[in-house]
Amino acid sequence: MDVTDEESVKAGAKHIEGIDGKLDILVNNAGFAASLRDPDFVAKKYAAEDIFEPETVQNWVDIFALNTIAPFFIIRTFQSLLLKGAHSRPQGTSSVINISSVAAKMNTTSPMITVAYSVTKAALDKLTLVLATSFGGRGIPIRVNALQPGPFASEMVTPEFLEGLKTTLAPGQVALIPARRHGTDAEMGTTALYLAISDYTNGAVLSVDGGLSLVNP
Ligand SMILES: *[C@@H]1O[C@H](CO)[C@@H](O)[C@H](O)[C@H]1NC(C)=O
Ligand SMILES: CC(=O)N[C@H]1CO[C@H](CO)[C@@H](O)[C@@H]1O
Repeated sequence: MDVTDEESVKAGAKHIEGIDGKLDILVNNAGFAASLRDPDFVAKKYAAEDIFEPETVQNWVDIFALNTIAPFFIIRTFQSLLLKGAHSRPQGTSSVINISSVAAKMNTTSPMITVAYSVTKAALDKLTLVLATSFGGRGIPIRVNALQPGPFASEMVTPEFLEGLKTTLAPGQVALIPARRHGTDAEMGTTALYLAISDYTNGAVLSVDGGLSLVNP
């Protein structure tokens, strides 16, 4: 589904209701870090000295819509299916996992992304805690946690960037990542699985970043 389109999200929920009648795990993963409209955004960012260039209001609106606003309304739309998922197991809970980013913790910026990126992810972490508190406080068995990945292979980063982590400081970094490598699919998978199955883990915001944020403010 297109997570920024309410009708598409409703159709997605209807589809899941039709095939399974419940939902156990909801992962809010769709997101982006640069610009949807300007293919030269990153090149311009590298060339700019000024943190305000080439930022546009439209780009901030686009990225907030996808990275922060969509997860809130998706959780709303899937809430009743998540409840049915929780109630399908004795003492069970269902699990929402918001894929945040280690950028949410860091105060440095990178020319590879818009300044808005870390701001949307910090807001997503807050949303995670606000929803976890609200559900928890009302006895609703839906847990909400956030996972903050550091560098992992994805469409957001190039293979050269991932390879360079071992030996080269990326723009904006002050120290090499302690792990000297990017994370693996298995490391991402086991973390997501942990958040999904641990009925006792709620409101956690978990960094899996090879120590990147320990040495880069
Ligand atoms: C960013 O700044 C805040 C406030 O000083 C600090 O608590 C936080 O640790 C900083 N982030 C990192 C990754 O050092
Ligand atoms: C590997 C992975 O899950 N990457 C996703 C991380 O989150 C961003 C949005 O912040 C997505 O664009 C990536 O696909």
